[in-house]
Amino acid sequence: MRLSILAFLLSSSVGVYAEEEYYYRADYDHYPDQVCLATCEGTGSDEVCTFKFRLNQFASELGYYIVDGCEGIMPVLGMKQNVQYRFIQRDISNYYHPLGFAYLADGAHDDVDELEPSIVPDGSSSKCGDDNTCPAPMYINSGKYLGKYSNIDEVAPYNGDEDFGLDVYEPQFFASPGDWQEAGKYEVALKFDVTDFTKDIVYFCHIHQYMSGKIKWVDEAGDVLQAADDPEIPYDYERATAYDQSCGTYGVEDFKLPNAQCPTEFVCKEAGIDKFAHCVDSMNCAMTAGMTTGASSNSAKALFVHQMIPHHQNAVNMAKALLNSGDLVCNDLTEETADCTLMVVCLEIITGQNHQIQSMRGAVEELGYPGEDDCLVQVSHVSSTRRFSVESAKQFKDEKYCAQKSASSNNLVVVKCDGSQAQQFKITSDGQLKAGPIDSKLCVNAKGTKVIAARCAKGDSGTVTKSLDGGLAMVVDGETMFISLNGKNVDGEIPLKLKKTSGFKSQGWHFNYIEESNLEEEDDDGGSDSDSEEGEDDDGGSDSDSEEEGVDDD
Ligand SMILES: [Cu+2]
Repeated sequence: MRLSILAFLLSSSVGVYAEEEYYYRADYDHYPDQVCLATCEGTGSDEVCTFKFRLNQFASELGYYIVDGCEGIMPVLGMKQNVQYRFIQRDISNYYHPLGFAYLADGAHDDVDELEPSIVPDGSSSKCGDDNTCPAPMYINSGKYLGKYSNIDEVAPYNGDEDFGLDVYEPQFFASPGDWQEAGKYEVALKFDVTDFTKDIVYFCHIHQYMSGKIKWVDEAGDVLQAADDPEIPYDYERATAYDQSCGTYGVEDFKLPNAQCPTEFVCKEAGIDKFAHCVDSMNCAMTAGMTTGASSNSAKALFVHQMIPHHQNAVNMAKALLNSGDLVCNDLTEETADCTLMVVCLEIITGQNHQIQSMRGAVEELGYPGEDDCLVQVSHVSSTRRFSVESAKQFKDEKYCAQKSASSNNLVVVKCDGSQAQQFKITSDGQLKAGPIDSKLCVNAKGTKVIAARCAKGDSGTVTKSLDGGLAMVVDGETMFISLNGKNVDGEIPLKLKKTSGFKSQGWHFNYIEESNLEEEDDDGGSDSDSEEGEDDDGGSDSDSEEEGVDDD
């Protein structure tokens, strides 16, 4: 989607809550064919290689791991066998995401083998399982090893044991963010010392499923021992759209207002925080649409889950969007400033509620109910009755200019705002902008690059979307175009034109809603007025457009 190229620039925001200043870059892509090597120091048995882990919270619903020096999300890591590695998890973005290592994607989430002292790598002739000395991660907090097993003498004396520290390490990630940050410096040591095994292994999050990345074995020169992807990660990585990236959210792209399933707005008056407010509008619409569900399972448990998941998703999106806004400044989560308090709340919501979403999905699956039971409920009675003027953000000689049909043609133009019905619009249940007096059957549409008022018809190109920056976008032949001021003031009219440019700073639009009380009494009829000429999406027994004709302004 083109809508937010400008806003996209904001996605390389500074991770202000990171341990060190860090740019999230445009780390939303995944590069399956790039093998990223660690930073190594020392030689021979003294060699220690390091991968520094963080999370891009905004890359997907759950966020994805990123690794310093590696491109993209969930990078494929190249590891040498028989060499010590450290996976550093000090950055606060690792909160709630303790690393695990497994032979197949998702480890225990999917009931497959993890790297554990008692588990012999598949196909290896090693007898390491007999004395609990098989390759396994060793979990460390602030330099203190948390387990008993060891195959790295520099961390702890060699020892066969089933305890490799995970049972201490993982629970600490459930602490509050401030306590977690204060508790120490988390890292995992791993030396894979079984050398008759060349299949890929996997790093993954021990709390959240679907966050598995590949580790391939490489030789001294950094060349892979096994080119084939075996085993495969059995799912594709999600990718936040440009719009979601600009908001910091996931999955709200399709719920930009206006949307027939949502009211015309959630944030009623924007002032200076338009972009964040637009994001809130979209995510609230996603929740509103998501929280209209069926009850086909005939189960209170299923209904609870189907309703609670979109509810939780919205909490996560709101928290992510606030983090993404850059408005919170907190360098130490244990400080009791308002910003730090809110940052802790955001981090807890994102990680905890995402975890609960996965638990709830698992529960309905176990109960044999479908994961979703969505139904479409049109809120058209809300979106169809409210009328508004479309005012250009750009003023001329301090005069406000509003859109309306030209006096002399079908072209849409702006003229001085006068509050007349000619300058009133409403959004139809199809997402079109209906232009002009209450009995008008004209909708804003495109003719080439001209913006015209043409007879409303379903399924044409006239779907109008308010973009993040307050621009008005229309999709014409698959391309997003922006309604823009064009040319000179001729006889008090300035024509409009569709442009591809994203310079909508000067092309923003305000919807000035007209109070219901200023409209005609008949219009306040409980929302049953009809948008569609066919009346097919009506709720029955309602008045039609033609019946509105009797209504006129004072
Ligand atoms: Cu996680």
